[in-house]
Amino acid sequence: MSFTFQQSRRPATLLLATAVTLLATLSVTAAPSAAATASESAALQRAAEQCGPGEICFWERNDYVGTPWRWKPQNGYRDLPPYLHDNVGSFYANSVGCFIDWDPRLYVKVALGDYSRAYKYEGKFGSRIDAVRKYVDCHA
Ligand SMILES: [Ca+2]
Repeated sequence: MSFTFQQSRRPATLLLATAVTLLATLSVTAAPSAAATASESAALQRAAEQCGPGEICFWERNDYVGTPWRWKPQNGYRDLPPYLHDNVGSFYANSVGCFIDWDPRLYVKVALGDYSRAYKYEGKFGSRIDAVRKYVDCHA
């Protein structure tokens, strides 16, 4: 009787131990992405605090660090200042707009709320951008 009891207990104990191990593994795996999300939301909050209503803001550095260069649709066409040519580390858009690379020519439409905290990373458009203009003029 006692033997039968032990036999039926053992699998349950093993199952519990397996479940605890699995949970521990899951929480360790989840930790880095939770930290990345907190870091990203802190960076986005920094961008939102620096970029006014109706503006698109450009930073030379990633993660919206430093003082942004600002553009509004009423500014019309603008060449980016020399330090930002092919060199936008991050941007945040409180307006629609159009990013332009002149050579080879490419127009990129920007929607309200678009952003990138690492806009040059892996050949993204921050490594090509030369100018900005109105969304409605986003064509050759
Ligand atoms: Ca370019």
